Amino acid sequence: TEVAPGAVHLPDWLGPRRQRELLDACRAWARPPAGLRTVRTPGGGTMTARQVCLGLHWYPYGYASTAVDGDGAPVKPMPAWLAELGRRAVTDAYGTPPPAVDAYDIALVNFYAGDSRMGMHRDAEKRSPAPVVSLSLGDSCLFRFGNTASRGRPYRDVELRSGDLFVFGGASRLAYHGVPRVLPGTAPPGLGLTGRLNVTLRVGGLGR
Ligand code: MD5
Ligand code: FE
Repeated sequence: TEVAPGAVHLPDWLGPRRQRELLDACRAWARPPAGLRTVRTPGGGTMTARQVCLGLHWYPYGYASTAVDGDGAPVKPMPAWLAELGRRAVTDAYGTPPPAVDAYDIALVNFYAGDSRMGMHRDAEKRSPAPVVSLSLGDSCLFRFGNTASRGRPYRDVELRSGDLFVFGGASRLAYHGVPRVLPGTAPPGLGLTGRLNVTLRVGGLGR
């Protein structure tokens, strides 16, 4: 379904086996060194979703980025299979391969506990106009898809479930969005995940 120009939601894009494989990979990436971290906000608070990055250390506030994590360890590399998954996601969402020649080379994994949220924000880094690919695992969430002008209305609330793909390209690449809440207890029983996990794939053009 095209939720807005360039914003395409493909429910249940990952089957149970692929979900399990991605979850296992996320658990390995979450382990130190350069594992799961709590992100500090400029106001002195902390984000409630914890994060781990592949390919590039990603500090969402100000978009500072280095190849070394906060603990001094090198960020884990982006695996080729995950870059390929990003390419396939865009191809399936738009019916045509991504226009960008650059490969997906950054992944940001967000771990949401039952009470985690993500406030309305824009992913305004200017590195690449390539679509952002989002994959959800575990508990469903309420995802708020807004507009490019402000955090407020108009917005649409969409339920994202385990296995769903969302691709944000074109005009929607710079729209405000957030996760007002997770819906505890909604994960597929067989997956073995309490809470929600979201993997975003991004093109940083790191090889240039
Ligand atoms: C999440 N993550 O569910 C979301 C999925 C983040 C983040 O927001 O920054 O890590 S990605 C949603 C997204 C990305 C780029 C553009 C738009 C949405 N959008 O225009 O709505 O943890
Ligand atoms: Fe975002």
